[in-house]
Amino acid sequence: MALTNNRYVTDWVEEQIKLCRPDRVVWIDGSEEQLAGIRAEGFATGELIKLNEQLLPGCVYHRSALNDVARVEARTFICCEKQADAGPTNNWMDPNEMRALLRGIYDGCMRGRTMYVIPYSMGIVGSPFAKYGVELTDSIYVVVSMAIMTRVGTDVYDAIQGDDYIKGLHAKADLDAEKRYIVHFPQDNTIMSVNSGYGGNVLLGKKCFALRIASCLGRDEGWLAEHMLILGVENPQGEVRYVCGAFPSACGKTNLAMLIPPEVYREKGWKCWCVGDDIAWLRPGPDGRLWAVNPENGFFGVAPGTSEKTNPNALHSTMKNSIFTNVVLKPDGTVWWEGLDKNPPHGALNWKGEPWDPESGEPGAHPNSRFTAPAKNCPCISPEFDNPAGVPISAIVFGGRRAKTAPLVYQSRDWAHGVFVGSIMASEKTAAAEGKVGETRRDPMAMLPFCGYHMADYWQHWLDMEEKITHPPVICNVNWFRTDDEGRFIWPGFGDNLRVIEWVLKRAFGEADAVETPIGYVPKPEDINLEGSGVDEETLKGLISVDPELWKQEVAGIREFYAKFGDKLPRSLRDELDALEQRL
Ligand code: GTP
Ligand code: SPV
Ligand code: MN
Repeated sequence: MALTNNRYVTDWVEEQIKLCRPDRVVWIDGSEEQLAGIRAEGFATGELIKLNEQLLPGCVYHRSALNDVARVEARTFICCEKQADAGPTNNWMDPNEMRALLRGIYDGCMRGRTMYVIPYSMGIVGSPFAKYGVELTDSIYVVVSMAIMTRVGTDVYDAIQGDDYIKGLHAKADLDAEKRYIVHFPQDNTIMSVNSGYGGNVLLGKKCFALRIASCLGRDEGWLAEHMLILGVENPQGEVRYVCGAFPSACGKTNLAMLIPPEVYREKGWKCWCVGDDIAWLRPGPDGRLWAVNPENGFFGVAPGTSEKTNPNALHSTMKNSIFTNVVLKPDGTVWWEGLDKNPPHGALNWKGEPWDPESGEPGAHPNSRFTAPAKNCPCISPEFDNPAGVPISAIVFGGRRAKTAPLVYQSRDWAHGVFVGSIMASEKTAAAEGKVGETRRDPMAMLPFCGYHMADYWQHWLDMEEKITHPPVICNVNWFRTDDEGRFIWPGFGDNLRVIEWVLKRAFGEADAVETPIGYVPKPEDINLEGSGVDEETLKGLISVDPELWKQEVAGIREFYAKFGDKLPRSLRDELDALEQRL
């Protein structure tokens, strides 16, 4: 029985039923009773495995297909009307052609299966900034994941006005990688995903909606949908300042978002609060500041490397009502992954479901294995998490994995230069997407795989925002990943990153000095608090040093990258690049 009378919803669902032909349709109402029943069904089919009820209450385990463990950028499409509007960094196909192709793949693909109808909200239901979606899926894993990652419930139907919602159709089909498609139709507010059952390919509220589609909505409505964490930093005076951070996938957003201050900071009364770990919707407020909300309701975090030492808040978030995907399954019904501790389990199953010998040298968990945890489980979740107005942003940090070149931190000269700094971001590729790991690629604003329209228009949109924000945040670039000659990270990272964020926030309030370099402002070494960090001032000087020779090479790389955008490249970005070259 349909749970809404909205014909824009019911007619569309009917159409998809005719196309996919499921045996059964279940309308999700968001209640715990219904979800418990669906989990039980997942246990029966093997799609889910129940974990140890004493040690991990309400938690489940899931394994995705061996060929289906990360986002597939090569098979992700933006199908706007004109190819020119998708730009050189997106795959494009004519929307009608794509629809015809997809129809062939979806045709009858849910025979013998159940279709679930999930009403969900990105943001707080009924709040002025919330956006709504309905996802159809034949995956129990998707249903239980969406119930954590978004706000699911029938109240969403009451909030949807007419056809103002994002339509999402997901089918696992045969999990055939050759016929896997993740497709966005920004002009129809529609997302179609087929032949995958993994993460960002199928949890359509996340990258597909909250970034690719929402970036288009933001362009049209005057706001920004960004791949950013949101962190509140409370100083000893009790004042909380907020920073957003855009890092590419698996480059430290979740870790920074849940940061625990170093002991010397904690003793003085510093606290950190997590508002979001992956996505921020940023709008100019009536006060001329930029305000951020996290449209999600949970964390889909990288498991490997998450430990009591690196990120206890994330670990504690996963201790109940969470999902673990592609990690090691222990005989006692608990889980393990590389970096959790130094005791790899014996008698366990690896992410493929095979008996795993920790001495084999093969990792037990997939490098892109993940946990899915409710935000409210997080010990440091911000009291503002549910505030529909969001939080005012004082600083934006861009960053990536750079072994050399990028210093620990530098501040842009002004907004336009800050947009330039975001546009030239580069990072070594990680396991979060298919492809070669370690290769450096340009990933502007960490949005390369997530911008739903022409990247150059997106930069122009960023530039245009300056007019709407009379009190703009400072924009900095950070790099936790500089390495020494042996390839070891020089900066301790994790909690110690607060030392850098403190300087960034002081800059935002005019409380710290800086040194001008050709690329922007870097800290005076004495202005970074190194007490208890194990880093000496000489090392810090190295970390914030700017090598003009490396940067000249960088300029050449940027020129090559910018050339892709031809005439569309905003004038002021070209000017910024010329000015940088001059200064060097
Ligand atoms: P997505 O969820 O894919 O968007 O990734 P993310 O940006 O949230 O990255 P996450 O915080 O999960 O970190 C990814 C990996 O980087 C993990 O293995 C972390 O342990 C590691 N990492 C995070 N922060 C730091 C840091 O400050 N220094 C070092 N050396 N490693 C870090
Ligand atoms: C990312 O790759 O940036 C993720 C994981 O957060 S996924 O949801 O699969 O996109
Ligand atoms: Mn993350």
